[in-house]
Amino acid sequence: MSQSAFITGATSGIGYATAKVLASRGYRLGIAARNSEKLEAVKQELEMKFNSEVYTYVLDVRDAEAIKQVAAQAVQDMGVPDVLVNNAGLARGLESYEETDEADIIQMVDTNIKGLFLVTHAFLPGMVKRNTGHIINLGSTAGLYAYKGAAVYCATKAAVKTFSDGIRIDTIDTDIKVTTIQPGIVHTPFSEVRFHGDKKRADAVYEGVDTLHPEDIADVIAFVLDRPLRVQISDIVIMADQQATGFMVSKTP
Ligand code: NDP
Ligand code: 8X3
Repeated sequence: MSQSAFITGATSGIGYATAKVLASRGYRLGIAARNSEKLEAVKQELEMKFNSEVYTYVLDVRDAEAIKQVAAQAVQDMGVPDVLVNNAGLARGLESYEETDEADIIQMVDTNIKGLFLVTHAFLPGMVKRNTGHIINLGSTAGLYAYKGAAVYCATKAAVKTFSDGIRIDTIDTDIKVTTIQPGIVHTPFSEVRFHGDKKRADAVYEGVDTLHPEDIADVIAFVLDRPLRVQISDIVIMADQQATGFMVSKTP
């Protein structure tokens, strides 16, 4: 039977690109996000273009009970996934910490940390029981290099990296692999979400930068998954050519 993958945040940006690449490689997919219409549109596209088997799950990863229900349903629909891509995540705001909105802090922590931890908690026991599985966690260069106005976002991404290392240790006696992907600047709706829908401000982030494309990250994920069993890629840092660290971007190439 073909390989299966469960991807959170598969309706936009990196998650969407990853869904397309994996569908093109014959994976059966479980795709999750909050917006049901977008999920259905992605499902239809993947079915039409790649004749894929796709299951959709409306899920807010901040909801612990919903995660349990969706994971149980996904296992019923497609079996324990061979691959879990913990991609759903976001930044909110770019203010100094003392000025950061409390709701934004909570949303980042609940989505990027709690959600990712609990989605993993829901699927990992099945993987351990089967002695196989690959967990791909979306960290960020922001988790390696903090930058101004992003203390919380950067800390959530540092947590993702440390969490990945921790579960890699916990599953060392199994064939389970854990990979953290840490991209730099990727042009997606990420900045529009960060700036609460302010498109002009979001566009300015990418102006004059030959950014990464979501497909660049999806290709790396496919590469990581294609390695033979003996190879475990723990971390990948991938930046735009114009980047030196997380937020150090040259706009005069
Ligand atoms: P997008 O905003 O394009 O996509 C985010 C996806 O996550 C959407 O599908 C969104 O769907 C989903 N999502 C957001 N919140 C939730 C939630 N609470 N529950 C379930 N799904 C949710 O962002 P990117 O593709 O850019 O980002 C994807 C990941 O990559 C994030 O973890 C981000 O931190 C990370 N990253 C991004 C970089 C970049 O420069 N863009 C660089 C480094 C890392 P919906 O709103 O319908 O729920
Ligand atoms: C998203 C990339 O540099 O905007 O993680 O934080 S950055």
